[in-house]
Amino acid sequence: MPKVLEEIIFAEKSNKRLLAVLIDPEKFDSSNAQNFFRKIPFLTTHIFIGGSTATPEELENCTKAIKAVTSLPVVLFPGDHQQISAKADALLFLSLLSGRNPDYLIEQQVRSVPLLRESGLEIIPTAYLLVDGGKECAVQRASRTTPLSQEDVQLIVDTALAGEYSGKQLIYLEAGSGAEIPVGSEIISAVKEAVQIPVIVGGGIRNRCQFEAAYEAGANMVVIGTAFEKGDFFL
Ligand code: 1GP
Repeated sequence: MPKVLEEIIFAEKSNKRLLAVLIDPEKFDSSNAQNFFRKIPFLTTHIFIGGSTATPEELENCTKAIKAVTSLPVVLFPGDHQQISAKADALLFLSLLSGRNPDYLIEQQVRSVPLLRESGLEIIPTAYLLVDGGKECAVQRASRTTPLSQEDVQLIVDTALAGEYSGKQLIYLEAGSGAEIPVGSEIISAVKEAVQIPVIVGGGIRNRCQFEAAYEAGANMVVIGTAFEKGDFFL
């Protein structure tokens, strides 16, 4: 089994909490990479790189700068089919299952193949579910899809299970970058109880209480972008 996914599954089995720091290549100052990496929490286990509108050049330069200063696994979290760098270790092959836009269900995926095929990246099939984080987010704008209501826990669970039944290896519950309301504990618990695969939770987590709550509810990995990007290393 491939390495990054294998480690995530191993961590789940051994109840180890995973923390991914998300870096948006559009906002990241590559010349300051070393300094940024000195400040990230020691609990960090993964680096995610991606953004809704980053260019391939921005992504490539950012990935290169990050690989030069860290030995943590670097995982691409692409906003579109061009956000691929062979310098990373793995890529979340996302299907936006909460939406009904064929572009983000299959079109972007097909268009990514020419680059991916040559990349040598570990490709991790991931069910990506956008839930309402209380304000319109970049994923919503870029994908032109509607997030799932946090009120409809059953629909979120059914969507996650449809992802698992389709062969996805991870579930990513996303409230959107900078969300006002992170994914609720009730949702995380219900999804975690229903699926057999690891659950990633991100969007709007900006304090220790929200961070702990996500793990307590059953998240295997928490993703934090905006807070750290603003220099608030609250952990
Ligand atoms: C967004 O889940 C990530 O895709 C992280 O969200 O930027 O709000 O931490 P934040």
